[in-house]
Amino acid sequence: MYRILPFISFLLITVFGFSQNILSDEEQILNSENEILQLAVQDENKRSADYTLTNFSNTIVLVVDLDDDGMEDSWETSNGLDPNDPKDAWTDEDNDQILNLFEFQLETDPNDSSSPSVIEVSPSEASSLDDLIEEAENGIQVIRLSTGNYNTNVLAVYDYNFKLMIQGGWNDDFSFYDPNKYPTYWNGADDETLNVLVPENDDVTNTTVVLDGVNFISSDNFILGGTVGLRFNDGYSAISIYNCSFNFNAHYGLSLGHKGSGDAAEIFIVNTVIGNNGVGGIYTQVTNNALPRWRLINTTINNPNSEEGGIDGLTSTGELRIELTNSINWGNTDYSFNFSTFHNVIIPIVNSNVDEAAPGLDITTTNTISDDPLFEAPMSADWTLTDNSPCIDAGIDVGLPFTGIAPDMGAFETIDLSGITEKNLIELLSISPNPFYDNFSIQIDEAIFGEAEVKIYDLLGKCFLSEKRMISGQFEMKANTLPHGFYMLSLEINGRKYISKILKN
Ligand SMILES: [Ca+2]
Ligand SMILES: [Ca+2]
Ligand SMILES: [Ca+2]
Ligand SMILES: [Ca+2]
Repeated sequence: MYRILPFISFLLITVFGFSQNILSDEEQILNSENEILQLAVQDENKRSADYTLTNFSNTIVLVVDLDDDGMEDSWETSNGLDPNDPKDAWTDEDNDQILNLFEFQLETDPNDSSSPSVIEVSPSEASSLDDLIEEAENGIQVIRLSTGNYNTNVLAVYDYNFKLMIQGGWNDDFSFYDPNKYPTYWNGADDETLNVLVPENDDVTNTTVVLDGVNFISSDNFILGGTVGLRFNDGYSAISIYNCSFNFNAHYGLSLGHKGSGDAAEIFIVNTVIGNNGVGGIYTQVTNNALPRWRLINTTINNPNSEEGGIDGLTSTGELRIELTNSINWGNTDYSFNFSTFHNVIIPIVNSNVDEAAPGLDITTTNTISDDPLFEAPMSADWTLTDNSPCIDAGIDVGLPFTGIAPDMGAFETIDLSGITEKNLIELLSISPNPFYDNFSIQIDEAIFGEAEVKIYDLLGKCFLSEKRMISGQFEMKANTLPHGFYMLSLEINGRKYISKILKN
């Protein structure tokens, strides 16, 4: 896909007096008169798109992103990634726990683990966050938060061209990232507003905010209607919200305000839960010809005791695209898409579970269901899927880790542990050390001695080791060639499978 951005520093086309020779043979400008620019563009697969822009100010740039993974072709090529493979957005070449998409958005090096540099903050230092975040105004700021509670406010970031990433989910000494195991909570101090605010100014901007592994929870405060409010006034903003939750807040979980002429915010919301908020899931306003594009991937929105719906708001001009893939927007008090007054809201839904939307919206569906997703215990903040959920293995492979034959819908991937109980794991099998560096040993209870098939596979299901051996007692596994990361260790003995998660450091 191509996107057209109002953005000044990489001038490819000047609207008034543009130079057409920057376009390839397959791209043509159809009409550039009367402050209307029409572009017809076609990619190498002959997919084509027409754009008509009106009332733009001075410059636009045509950015080519053929595989539509959010990373420009030229950046992918110069960094060794594949401009025809959208899945590489979700890998981490240099193992710095900053996915390639976020490295692109931050303009850092995806092949250098020392780029970007990061600032580590612990809960006792939470009061420093406001100042640290403001330093993003001077460039790139990546802040890591270890597990714990951060009851503090961030009042505003006012400026343009800033690049900010806040990444929770780290253990106390910042050696491991696992947002499930080391949760980071942020709920805003009393009587103040938690507010990570994209600039309010009239200049063209190029702004990045990445929120990763942070749980914005149980806040009574709100900005722009949401516990976290992001407002986009002009220019291009790249926003990623990944491995986050916005749960049990008094107002909306998240608010996205698109207020500016030519605002072309690209927003990824991935592996994120927006649940049990008091007013609704996401609130938005789109005005003044803004053109935001949201992509919700493996995200769960479920607010059964709210006043409003899953995604709620009003749009008056411009166009709002809300693309759902592998996601659940179900069981909210009001409509899943609760726009009562709207203008050009386009909602393509792919392999997702969505119940009734407000009438009149432009919704297209592919492999979409509207059944009860059978959450485990949503009132206790557990949106994992129960065994009979229709959402299991009902998604499509977008490059994020999954188990089974296909990804699940929603924010939580189920792991098939049929026949396995915690008791089995704890009493019959022990692995040490775990995490491990080069080797680890497996201690097997006498009750299950026998011929075993041992497999190590990653969370995508790729098998790294498979061997059969007779086991009795303790045996060593050599795993020094495995890349760092989480794996599943599977032992099949006498027709029963014992599975355990292991971590290579
Ligand atoms: Ca790309
Ligand atoms: Ca790619
Ligand atoms: Ca990286
Ligand atoms: Ca890097």
